[in-house]
Amino acid sequence: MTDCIFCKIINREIPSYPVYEDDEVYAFLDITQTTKGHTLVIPKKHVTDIFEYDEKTAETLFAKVPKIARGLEKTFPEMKGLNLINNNKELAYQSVFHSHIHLIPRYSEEDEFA
Ligand code: DGP
Repeated sequence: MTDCIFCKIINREIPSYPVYEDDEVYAFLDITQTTKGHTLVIPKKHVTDIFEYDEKTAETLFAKVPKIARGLEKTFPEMKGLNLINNNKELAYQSVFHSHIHLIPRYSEEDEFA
């Protein structure tokens, strides 16, 4: 989709810090870094939100999340927990309309939580 900021990130028209990539999935650091290592996992195929996934794209995307989570755990061994968040539609705080899963590492109870 030409006007989608995450499609532009996938196509390297907008820079990002890559965390993981394969033919179907891209993971990169969230610009806000709610906590250190805050990562977004997205399908390369443009999917607006959870209601729009076909089964194969959903399977491919969600199957990669544990591997990416383990990568974060390895990179940040001080990590004590991890929140997965997926916002769908404006009312539910979705602000970028290319579906994404937030991986938010937790280091202590005092972490600011989005
Ligand atoms: P949500 O509110 O769930 O739709 O989250 C969208 C996230 O996308 C938000 O945490 C900030 C992040 N974001 C928005 N624009 C950019 C960008 O240009 N680069 C990166 N790395 N992240 C972005």
